[in-house]
Amino acid sequence: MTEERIYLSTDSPPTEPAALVDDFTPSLITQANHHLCPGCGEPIAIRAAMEAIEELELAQSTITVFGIGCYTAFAHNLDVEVVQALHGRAPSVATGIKRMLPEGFVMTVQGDGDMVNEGLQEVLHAAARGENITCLLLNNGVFGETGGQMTTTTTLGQRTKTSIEGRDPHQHGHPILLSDLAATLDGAAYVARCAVNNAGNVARTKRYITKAYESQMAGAGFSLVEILTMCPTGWFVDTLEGPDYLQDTLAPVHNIGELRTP
Ligand SMILES: Cc1ncc(C[n+]2csc(CCOP(=O)(O)OP(=O)(O)O)c2C)c(N)n1
Ligand code: SF4
Ligand SMILES: [Mg+2]
Repeated sequence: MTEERIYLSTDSPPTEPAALVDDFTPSLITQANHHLCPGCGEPIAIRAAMEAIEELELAQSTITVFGIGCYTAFAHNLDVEVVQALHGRAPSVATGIKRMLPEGFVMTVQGDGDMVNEGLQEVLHAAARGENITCLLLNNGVFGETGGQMTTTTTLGQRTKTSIEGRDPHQHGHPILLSDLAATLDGAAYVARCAVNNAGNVARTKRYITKAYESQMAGAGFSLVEILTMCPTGWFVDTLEGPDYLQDTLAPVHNIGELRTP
């Protein structure tokens, strides 16, 4: 007996809304709605961070310190404690919290503009001191929230709102590779860089984040996971081009992989 299958036409918009067959939202993300752009990589990174907290049963002890950028919108969508820091200062706020509550699980969520432009010394000093905190860097190579201006992680030749002809080393200097820098510091226990532009990299991102969390739980010292994220709006590319643009523009310079392990 041949099974009869029903195929829906894709020649025109559907006449009825799609049926929700299941909800895969992690339990620590409290709403499915957010205001970030279509094709943005930041929600994927935050999702991986929250899934790892849930799987390691850290939700009750987690305090997350947010920097300022598009990702800050998620501060209201998470079922963990959240503290808002001033631009770039999250590692110092996290240091204070961890020293007061050594049993707590303390992490930061920051962008490249926040961590590497405005707060470079905060994160490097926290790493050098070996603070037992975990920092997550969402690196899209632009100040996304303010309109796509160049940051210090922008790669050479990359077009941004403030480097229309592409980043020129003579005029704008060279990019800072934050994770490579942090990995040279002896207070750093775990440093890794990953991306969310394809399924394999998303799985790797979750694996690296889990290892960073485990290193904090073991009291090993500072941990950092840098996650390359798509920003089609700030890059001025079509939404669907974001993953390939990341692969061609950011990934060849900010190399993916583990840079320091305990
Ligand atoms: C001290 C200070 N300087 C500048 C700003 C303006 N500002 C808000 S968000 C933002 C960009 C943040 O960029 P990034 O951390 O890379 O996050 P993204 O938006 O790219 O995710 C800036 C410059 C601010 N809020 N505070
Ligand atoms: S501007 Fe970029 S980082 Fe911000 S929400 Fe849009 S795609 Fe994401
Ligand atoms: Mg950014």
